[in-house]
Amino acid sequence: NRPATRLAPWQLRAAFAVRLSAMYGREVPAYDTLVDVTREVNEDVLRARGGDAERLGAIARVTAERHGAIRVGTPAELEQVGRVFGALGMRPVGFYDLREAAASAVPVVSTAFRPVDGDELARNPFRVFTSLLTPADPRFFEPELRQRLERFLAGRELFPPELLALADRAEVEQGLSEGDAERFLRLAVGAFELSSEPVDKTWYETLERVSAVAADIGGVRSTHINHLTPRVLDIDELYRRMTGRGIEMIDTIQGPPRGVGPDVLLRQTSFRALDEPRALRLADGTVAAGSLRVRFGEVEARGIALTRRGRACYDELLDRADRADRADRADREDRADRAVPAGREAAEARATAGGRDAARARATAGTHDAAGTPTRADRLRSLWPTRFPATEHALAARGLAHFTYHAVTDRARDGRTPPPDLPGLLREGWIRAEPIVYEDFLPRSAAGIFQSNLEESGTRRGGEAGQAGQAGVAYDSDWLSGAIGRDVLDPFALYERQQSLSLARAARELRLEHP
Ligand code: OOG
Ligand code: NI
Repeated sequence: NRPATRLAPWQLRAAFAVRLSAMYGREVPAYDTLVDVTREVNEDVLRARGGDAERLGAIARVTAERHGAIRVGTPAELEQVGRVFGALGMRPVGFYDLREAAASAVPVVSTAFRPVDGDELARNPFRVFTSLLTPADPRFFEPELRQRLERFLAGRELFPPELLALADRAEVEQGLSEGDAERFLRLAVGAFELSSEPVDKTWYETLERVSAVAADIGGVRSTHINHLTPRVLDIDELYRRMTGRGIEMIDTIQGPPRGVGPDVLLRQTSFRALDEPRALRLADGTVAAGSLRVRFGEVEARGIALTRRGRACYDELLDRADRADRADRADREDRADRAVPAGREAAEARATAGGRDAARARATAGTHDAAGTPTRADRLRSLWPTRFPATEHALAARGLAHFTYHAVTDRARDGRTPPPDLPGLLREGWIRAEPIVYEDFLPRSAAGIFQSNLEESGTRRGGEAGQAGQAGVAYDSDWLSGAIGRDVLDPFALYERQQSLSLARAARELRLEHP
């Protein structure tokens, strides 16, 4: 009798990610194309750039890397999601309020389940963006609809009790035997498969009038993986190659601009949601073949994690780009009816767009629209240098991005003693900075991705109702922790901790008093 093999949480996580990927490829064949093209691009980048390509993660990690997205309807369902992912060593990190996105409000609040420790992330960084419907938000749901929705949700079961029992055991015992693991993985993947049960057409359409996402969550009796996103090392190249294969991509790549310094945060794009055949139950009770369009193919490139200060700079640039966009629109409308001259912001926007950066961007990326108006990417690219330096060292020295720091033990002895400050230590080569990769999400990009995929679907835009009242539910981070029954962790605190531990160790190795 050989001793039974046990699978540790990270092995369960890696196996789950692989099986989910196989399942999603069967359900959405274009996803397999996306994964193929991603692999080709990554191999080409590795060949062209060598070790430098692995600065933000070893190629083995990047090749296996995926994030999924799921959506559930009730706090009880979310608590169960927390147990299933808890078995995989994934914890809720970050609070995202998609109801507040400017361009496209969606009635959900979200978190991301992911591993948090450096070694766990290196083994397999699988993460799942998890959204919870907000029926108590009166900006989206009338009291009567809320009631019907909550009743509907209370009557469904997303996760079989056997799955939850195995999940609880895996978490307590930090792993499962091979046999139990097999059962657990089968049930877990099955819970995220698209159901073949007919969709009640009238009910689905009722929710769709509020939001396509509300219908996707509350219009059916099960959940499903909404997209599964591979990580690519050159997302611009991937965009070109997918388009070259005749796959229709959304208009833009969301996120920070490229080529203005080290890659930071996250850039994402996707192919458009595809019609998928679904059985529909009609009002007279008969079942008809129909189709729904909810699932799409996202892909992402990851950069360095910004500090709180860096993130504030990024958010400020987004605001400025928004204002310039609005001013430009107003300006165009003004000119159209030859009315009042444009305001100061429009003048500012024109000045910025006329700058050398914008001209260069136009020449290299062709990012202006047909009318010659600068695109969002243009604006961000020209605004970028006002807040962000062009090198990793400067990002580190100015406290804008997160790094781990390592003592350079083989530094040539030149009779000097190490200076007491970080910029000095970096400059004189006493310590080396390794970027910490951003492991989280960008609600603004998420909103952009949602919106690009929901266009023409009749989704109402939020924020117009002007009713800020929340009917007793403040859907904030604390509330979400309570719903999950687990603390929603602060991503900044996680990066800070990783950074300061490395700095303390480097200081010890250099025998420094003040790191
Ligand atoms: C989640 C959208 C968020 C991302 O990459 O920002 C997301 C959803 O569509 O449910 O996955
Ligand atoms: Ni996503």
